[in-house]
Amino acid sequence: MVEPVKLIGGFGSPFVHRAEVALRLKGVPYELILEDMTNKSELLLKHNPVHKKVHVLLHGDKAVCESLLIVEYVDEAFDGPPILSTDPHERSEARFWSKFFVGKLALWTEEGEDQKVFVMDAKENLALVEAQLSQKRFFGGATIGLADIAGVSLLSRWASVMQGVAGVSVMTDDEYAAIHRWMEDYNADEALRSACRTETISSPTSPRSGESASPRPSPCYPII
Ligand SMILES: N[C@@H](CCC(=O)N[C@@H](CS)C(=O)NCC(=O)O)C(=O)O
Repeated sequence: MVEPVKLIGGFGSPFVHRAEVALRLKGVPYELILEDMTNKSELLLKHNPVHKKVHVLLHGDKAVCESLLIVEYVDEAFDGPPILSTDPHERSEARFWSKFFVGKLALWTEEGEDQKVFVMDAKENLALVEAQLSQKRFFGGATIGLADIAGVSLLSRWASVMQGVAGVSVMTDDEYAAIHRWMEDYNADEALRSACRTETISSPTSPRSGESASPRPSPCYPII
């Protein structure tokens, strides 16, 4: 029996983007349950009692939390093109760079002196990423892998929002040519554009008026 796959997520999250990309690369149909973050559902609190955050992947009665762990789980649990290499060193490299993005390029800072230091650090870190990508299409080579998912979800999807909110300019269109080319190649990937997704709006108690609790088909554009 095929166990249903559900993703508890929210709009605009770089973390939810990661799980959606992994499912799409593998060609796994899934139901996206949109969580109201101002009124978290019992479903979310039951399956992520530690962090109480989206997203959570439900595969049958099993729950997986934390975006990068979800990507690795999806890679191992489902057939389809590999997201991580079978080579141990290449796997460790992919994990190294995915952690680098999380630790070094999460784009948020308060105003003031700290912000100046942050911008300098971010630019240095972007230069390291630029050097990595100057000779290859994606981090792992020819196809999208773990480090690409971790990086583009932050830089392409989230950075412009955060730069706007924080009022800092870390990456303009004229800088980091390899990074821009990398993000374009990633966003143009055919597998990311096709998926079988349904959506539900999650409600802690009963469906809100005018909303149905049953999944509805979604054309899947864009990935949230
Ligand atoms: N480390 C987590 C971070 C998840 C996360 O921060 N999720 C945010 C949404 S973007 C959230 O659920 N925030 C709600 C809260 O903090 O209460 C992951 O990679 O999945």
